[in-house]
Amino acid sequence: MDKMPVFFNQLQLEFAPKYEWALGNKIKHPESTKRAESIFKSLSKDQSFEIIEPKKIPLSAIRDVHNFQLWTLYNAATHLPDDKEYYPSVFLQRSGIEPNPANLNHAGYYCFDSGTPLNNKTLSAAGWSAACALEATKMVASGKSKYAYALSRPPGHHASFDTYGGYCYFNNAAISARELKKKGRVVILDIDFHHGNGSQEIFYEDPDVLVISIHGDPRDYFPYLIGFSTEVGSGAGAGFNHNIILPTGTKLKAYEQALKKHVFPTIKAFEPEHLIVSAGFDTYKLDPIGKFELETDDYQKLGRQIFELDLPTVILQEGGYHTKDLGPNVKSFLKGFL
Ligand code: OKP
Ligand code: ZN
Repeated sequence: MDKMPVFFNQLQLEFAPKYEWALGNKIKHPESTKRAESIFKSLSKDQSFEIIEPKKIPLSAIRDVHNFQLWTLYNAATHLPDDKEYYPSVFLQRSGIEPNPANLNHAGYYCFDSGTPLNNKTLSAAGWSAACALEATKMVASGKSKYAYALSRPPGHHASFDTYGGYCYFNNAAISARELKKKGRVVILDIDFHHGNGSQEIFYEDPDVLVISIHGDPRDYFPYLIGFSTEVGSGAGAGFNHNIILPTGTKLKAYEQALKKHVFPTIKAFEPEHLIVSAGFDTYKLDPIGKFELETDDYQKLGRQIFELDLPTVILQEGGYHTKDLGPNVKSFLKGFL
């Protein structure tokens, strides 16, 4: 193919979370606007990419995946004053009392991680992030382009039906998969360093969406209590969820082995119509959060191998926190498809 479409809206940059509580320390928020700026810079100065602004996402596409109470909660945060960041600090989720999503004091009912603040720009940025995913999906589903990339930021793979966390508010991969499901079987391949718990949960009983996540050991890394290899799906979806745990320090060779031995045969046997890649780059050797050791050139090799599956593919941005090298890493990966 000649040019890869890239979906992005500058309004995604208006959301700038300030802090995160990480293991008792207040740190600068890793999911900064610099991430998207780094990617935008790398892709916009290269002729192989065409940057397109997405159309606004219809609320029905969010409702197809999420309890609408999540939207209501984010909407309540649009009334916060500028500069105010809301962090839930009460998480009583099992009281049996119905929460009121228009009341920010109840945010803890929906939130599973204190690193994911709400402010008056959260809804807009998360909505545009999802819009990028949906427009990239439509471009691939229509056959106009075999591949498309959504510069989705904030990311999505940790957000579930009615919970948010891990810097994620709407599950972009799930929104994409719901759209592609209209045309047949779909695979979500999650190569972020962290387990894609939201994507797993949303399709756990769904035999038409195969979810495969390759990640660091959840006993040691976020989201800690989910993402084990024993989680294989349930009901009609039994057998259609795969968690592949790789050790701390994993390099290209071992990563490729996992793809070749487990991931690609599983995908081929499923005979999907479409592929979604939840592409996180916190597997990078200098990433401040992820603890694998992939290098910039490795991403092109991985991209090429995924390209060789010969499936119409939607590539969605997830994590990646080494802001300077994130753009080059994303570009390297996408070059594997060109
Ligand atoms: C998001 B993604 C405690 C620290 C938790 C969250 C890491 C989220 C990673 N608040 N850190 O998968 O790249
Ligand atoms: Zn991650």
